This record gives sequence, structure tokens and C-alpha cells, in this order.
Amino acid sequence: MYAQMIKTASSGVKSRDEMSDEEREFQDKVDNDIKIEPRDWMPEDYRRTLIRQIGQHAHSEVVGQLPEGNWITRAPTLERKAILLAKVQDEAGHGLYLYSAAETLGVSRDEMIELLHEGKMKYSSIFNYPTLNWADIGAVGWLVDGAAIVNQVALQRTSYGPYARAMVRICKEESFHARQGYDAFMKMAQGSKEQRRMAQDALNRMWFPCLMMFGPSDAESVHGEQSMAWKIKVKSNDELRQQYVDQTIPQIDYLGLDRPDPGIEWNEECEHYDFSMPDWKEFFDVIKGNGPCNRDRMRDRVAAWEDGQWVRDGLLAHARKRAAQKVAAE
Ligand code: FAQ
Repeated sequence: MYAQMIKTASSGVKSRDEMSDEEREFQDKVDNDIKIEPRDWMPEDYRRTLIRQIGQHAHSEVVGQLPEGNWITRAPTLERKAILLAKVQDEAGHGLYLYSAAETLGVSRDEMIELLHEGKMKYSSIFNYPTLNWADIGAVGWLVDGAAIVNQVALQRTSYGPYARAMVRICKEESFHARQGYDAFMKMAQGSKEQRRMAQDALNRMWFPCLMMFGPSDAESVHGEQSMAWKIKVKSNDELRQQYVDQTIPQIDYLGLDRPDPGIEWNEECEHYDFSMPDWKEFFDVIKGNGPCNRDRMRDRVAAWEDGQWVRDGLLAHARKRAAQKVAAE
């Protein structure tokens, strides 16, 4: 359905006949699942959409370290601490792969970070919610990484080569993250009465914010149709959300916890679960900067960036000295 269409930010959907020769050639490659590489010709809006999405994705990985990093010193056992430490480090690595992928499109990491700090680039809404106790940390691994994986598995087939390849590696690590989260959460769900209560409470609080991770409904999605036409996105927001719900409800049932939404019901006809949509007003408030933790997250990121200036200066000075020594030796 999308193969014949191309949409630009200003003029809406372009038919194949309206495309320039370059655009047609580009679209043919996309339609034939030939990856677009950094030196290939690409429409300017394709490049900009990728920078926006990959940049936002990279920022999410980095800001996403904060709610979990907060619990490293309070992990209940040495084993849980080691696992959490490794996971949080992985998220930093994911940010780096993604910043590198975005840099191939002609934007620098420093520029993207500046835009994030100025509030001009987004990161995932989910990280503006607090992690109040240890059950929340299990829930982040299970439910948040679980949602991230559903999206990222699809993105392994995205049309831009460097982004698709970053996704392959990230997905492997994310699977470990989700498994450790489910394992930690299961211990809580099968623990004492109080631990079980904490697990249920974490599930109830995180469920709808996790559904928001897939973005607004397809009808409200601004970039969805164009991104699908360019195969930047290979599944729509609503398709991915449904896939997530279908995979997660049996996991909730297995834990013996109450489902977090009375609207959840198996629909025989569609062979999917029916469920309630999140409060979209809350979602739009959060992405505008008014969620429970937006200000804290940005304050902590900016402070970390400023505190790390001496490290960046030192590395740069070292690299310059090595380069000068190499030139002198030649
Ligand atoms: N949060 O037109 P659409 C992770 C914005 S990684 C904030 O539908 P699009 C790993 C959107 O930017 C999680 N903003 O947008 C981890 C747009 O605003 P703009 C991150 C959102 O791009 C786990 C506007 O709403 N994953 O968790 C959100 O076509 C644990 C209209 O929306 C990715 O980024 C949101 N949830 O579809 C780390 C995956 N949703 O830019 C640590 C890649 C929408 O015009 C611990 N991204 N917006 O001002 C995507 O797949 C897409 O960008 C979507 C949104 C699906 C998120």
C-alpha cells in the first residue's frame, strides 16, 4: 500500500508520478528492501526523519539509565547488583551505537546532545516516571525493555543500513535485559505477601506508561505514514502496541497477578487481546516536559554532561598529542 506513495513534510503524500527521478529510484530501492547507506542519495526529509528518530532513540537509552542507575547501590543482593550494573552499562553502549548511526547522516553527537539539553529533542516518555522501589526495577527490565524489544525487533528491518545493523546488536542485549527483569519480578511476585503487593503495584503503575512507548494511535501519529512509506518504521504504532499486549498478558497471567486493566479480554474473533488505551492527554503532557520526572531527568543529564567536561577535554588533548607525534615521526 505504501510502495506507491511518498510524503513530504510540506506537501503531504506524493504519488509515484509526482516524484523526481531520484526520488523514484530511491523509493524503488526501499520497496525492494535494498538498504540505504550513508553515501547514497536520499530525500532531505528522509535524512531529517532519521536524525529525529535515531537521535530520540539514542537519548532514550542514555536518559533511560537514570531510573535504574538510581537503584544500583540499593540492589538487594550482590548478584542483582552485578546484573543491574551490567544492564545500565549496556544502555550507555546502545546510546553510543545509535549516536554513531545518526552521525552518518551528518549531525554530530554534540549537536544532538545540545538539542536534548535545550529541550528541542525528545526521549522516550517512559523515563519520566519514577522507580519507587525494587519491584519497579524488575518491572523496567520486564515491561520497559520488553516494549523496547517489540519495537526494535521490527526496526532490525528498517531501511537505513547503519540503524538496522545497530538494532541487531542492541536486540541481542535487550533480550538479556528483559529476561533478568522478568526473573527479578517473578521473585517478587512469588515472594512474601508484601513483595507480591509491591509487584502488583509496580505492574499497575507501569502498564499504561509502557503502552505509551509505542507513540500515539496511528490516527494521531504525525510521522507514521511517511515513515512506513520509507520503511524507517516497518510496523505502525498500533500494530506494535497490540503485539506487545498480546505477548505480555500471558506473562502477567503466569505470574498469577491481576491484570492491570479491566478492559483486557481475549477477543476470539480477532485472536488478539482487547485492552484500554492509555490517557493520551497525560502522554502529550509528559512529552511536552510536564511528566513526574522530566525536570529531574534533564537536570541530572545536564549535570553529568558538565561534570564530564574534564574527561572529554583530557581525551581530546591526548588524541591531539598522539596525532602530532605521529605527524612528527613521519
Ligand atoms: N516518547 O508521529 P509519531 C528503551 C513523539 S528505548 C516521547 O507517531 P514516530 C531502551 C514523536 O517523537 C525506547 N515522544 O512519531 C531502554 C513525535 O514528536 P516530534 C525508545 C514520543 O517517531 C530500556 C510525536 O510524538 N525507543 O526503552 C513518543 O513516527 C530500559 C508524534 O508521534 C525508540 O525510540 C514516546 N513514547 O513514532 C533503555 C524506538 N512516542 O518528534 C533503558 C525508535 C511518540 O514530531 C532502560 N522510535 N513521540 O516532536 C520509534 O520507533 C518511533 O520514534 C516511535 C514514535 C514509535 C517512538
